[in-house]
Amino acid sequence: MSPTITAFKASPDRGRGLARDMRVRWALEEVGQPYDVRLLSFAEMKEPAHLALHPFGQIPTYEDGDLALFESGAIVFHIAERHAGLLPDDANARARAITWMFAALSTMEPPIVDRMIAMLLERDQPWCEQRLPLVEDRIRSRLGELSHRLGDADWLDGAFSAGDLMMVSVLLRLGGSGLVEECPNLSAYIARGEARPAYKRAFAAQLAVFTAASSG
Ligand code: GTB
Repeated sequence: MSPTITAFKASPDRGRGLARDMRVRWALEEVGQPYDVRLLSFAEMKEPAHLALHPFGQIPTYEDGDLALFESGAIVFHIAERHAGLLPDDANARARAITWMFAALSTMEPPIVDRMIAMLLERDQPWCEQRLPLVEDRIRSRLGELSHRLGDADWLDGAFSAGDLMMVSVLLRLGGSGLVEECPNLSAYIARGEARPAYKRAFAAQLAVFTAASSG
């Protein structure tokens, strides 16, 4: 039996790969694990059947046999633990790759999410014009620090790992902001992630949901 994940039936980003099922799809593609997708409307995400899987009524979730998970970070970590290809064998290198997953989710992603919220939900607030530059400066600092650490390496710590998968996924949420372009090595880093065949397959699969919905 293949695992089943959940994703938006109608993603607000029109299939641009910004919703968090994308990172789970990418991880599954990297390890060569086929998967099924259950598409949900916003209303269905708040119904008891889905709330039993996800206490916050969100996507993505992951079901495999009697295991049900939520939180994209936990799901990607689980996939990386169960299959070869996303975490190094060496114990210390493995711990460092996991550290980069946490860094992506708990250091880089929060200000990036703050910016998305400011842009999408707080635009008409009188204080938004003052707040947005502050949020962007916080992101800029983090990007500068990350850029410094990456230097001219291809990936954050040796070979591509779940840490890079998560970091690239998070940075992609800055698309169109112009912030990443201030650090050319980070632009190249993201492009390397997007060039991976597994990324392309995952992107095509989530885009196909949008394409099918808009042509039907
Ligand atoms: N911490 C959780 C995780 O990492 O899994 C966060 C999950 C989450 O935020 N899920 C969002 C969701 O289900 C979708 S990804 N939202 C519906 C709800 O809360 O009712 C966030 C997201 C949504 C849309 C875009 N977009 O259109 O660009 C991008 C990202």
